Amino acid sequence: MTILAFDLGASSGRALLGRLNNGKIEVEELHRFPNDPVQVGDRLQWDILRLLHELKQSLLKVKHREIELQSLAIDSWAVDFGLIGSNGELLGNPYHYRDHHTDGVMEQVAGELTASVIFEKTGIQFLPFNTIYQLAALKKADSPLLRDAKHFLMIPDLLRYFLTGEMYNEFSNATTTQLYNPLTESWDAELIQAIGLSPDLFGSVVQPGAHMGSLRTSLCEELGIESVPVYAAAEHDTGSAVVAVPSLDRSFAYLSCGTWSLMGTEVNAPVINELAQQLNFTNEGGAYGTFRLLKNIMGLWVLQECRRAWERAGISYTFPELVKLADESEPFGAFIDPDDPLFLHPGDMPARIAEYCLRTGQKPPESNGAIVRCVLESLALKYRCVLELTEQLSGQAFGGLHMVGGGIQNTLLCQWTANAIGKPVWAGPVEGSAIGNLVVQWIASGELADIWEARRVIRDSFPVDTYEPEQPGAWESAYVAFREKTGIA
Ligand code: LFR
Repeated sequence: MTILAFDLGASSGRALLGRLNNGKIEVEELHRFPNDPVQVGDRLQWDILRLLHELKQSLLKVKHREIELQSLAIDSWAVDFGLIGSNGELLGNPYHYRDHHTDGVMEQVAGELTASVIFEKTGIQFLPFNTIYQLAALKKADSPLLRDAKHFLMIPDLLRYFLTGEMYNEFSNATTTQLYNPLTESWDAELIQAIGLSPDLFGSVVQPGAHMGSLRTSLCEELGIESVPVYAAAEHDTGSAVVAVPSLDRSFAYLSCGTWSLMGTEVNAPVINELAQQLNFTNEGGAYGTFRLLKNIMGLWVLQECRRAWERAGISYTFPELVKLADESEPFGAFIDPDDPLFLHPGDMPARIAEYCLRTGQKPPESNGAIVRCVLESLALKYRCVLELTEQLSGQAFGGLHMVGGGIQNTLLCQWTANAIGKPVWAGPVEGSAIGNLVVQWIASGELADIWEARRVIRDSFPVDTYEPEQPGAWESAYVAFREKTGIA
């Protein structure tokens, strides 16, 4: 029997088929498509209907190949949402979390409500694009969207609604809004009212693995297909990626590596205390009562944006070419803090890196290879900082780091990460989020017992590459220099 995972990232989406045979998972990429946001005037928006179109294309491919589907589920990036009007239709296109309409809003809202009240209620890190600040920005701008809105749906909720006709808010994504209270296990009405909205906008919250109905009749008629049961996965892609970490040890550190780098550990209850707030760690909800105590690190986004900037200037590089350029450049020429706000929004990243270097008294990298080297080394060194903080906050010591996600195809980054942290890196699987999505469906249908059996099966099914640390002396000195130049304590 075959199942289907839709895994939507901030730059591309894919539909993966999964089969479970004799205790091994086989995955097959059925369909891959770009997910390009569209700038309309001042607003950066998601092309949500194109994504729905691509989901339908995937279902047509299933039909043409005469595959009998047992179920499907969706996961995507977090925080973004659509609003549904009284007629059940989507009001406007969802805004991209990198849009500028939230500029300054987090500072304002956190100032008014106080950051500690928000953190005590939600356990969620302060990121300027959290849903709470996006909604507050719409409210402050007196957006007509909010006046007409009857239902709030996050991206996978919305696509699932398009597919099934039923509206639910899935838990792992709901926690990323910074409006959900994991202690009361419900939307936080006080926070919602404090930003001027009605708690009625927010619907019932369902857990990963819940049965969410099936493909609606009109869709089946349109595509000429049979209906299929739809499950909720851990619909936040990072939640699904962490489900897929092939650890056999219950205490483990992970890095989900893609456009973002998400680093932390899995805990059974949110860690909400002063230190967690001060270090700006988050407690995102996961599958089966787990929480992700982690920190967002800007990740390969900076490199992706450099590549786009060079492309606009007429120079095209593949990622392997960029990695080769970095490898051939001089080590440790300049350092950036990848999480500096300068790097959050789309734009001319090479110029911003130069600006950052000048601001911090460093000579900007002079070639494209040197820029790429600076980005990748700085990322690896930032990983060491965040791993140390994860150990401090969780009171655990980790013997190595699990890396999952598309970013592990960058073997240089994996090796440099091992060098920077002075511990082994275990890299795999690449399709972390999609595999996490698949196993939650198998647990729901009873084919896998629980998350620990799933992790063992993932371990048996996909290669894990080990990177042992090298050049300890050089990386230790680089770490000192990195912290000095970036001012990271
Ligand atoms: C990764 C991710 C992160 C979230 C960011 C924005 O794809 O989901 O976990 O902080 O995207 O939604």
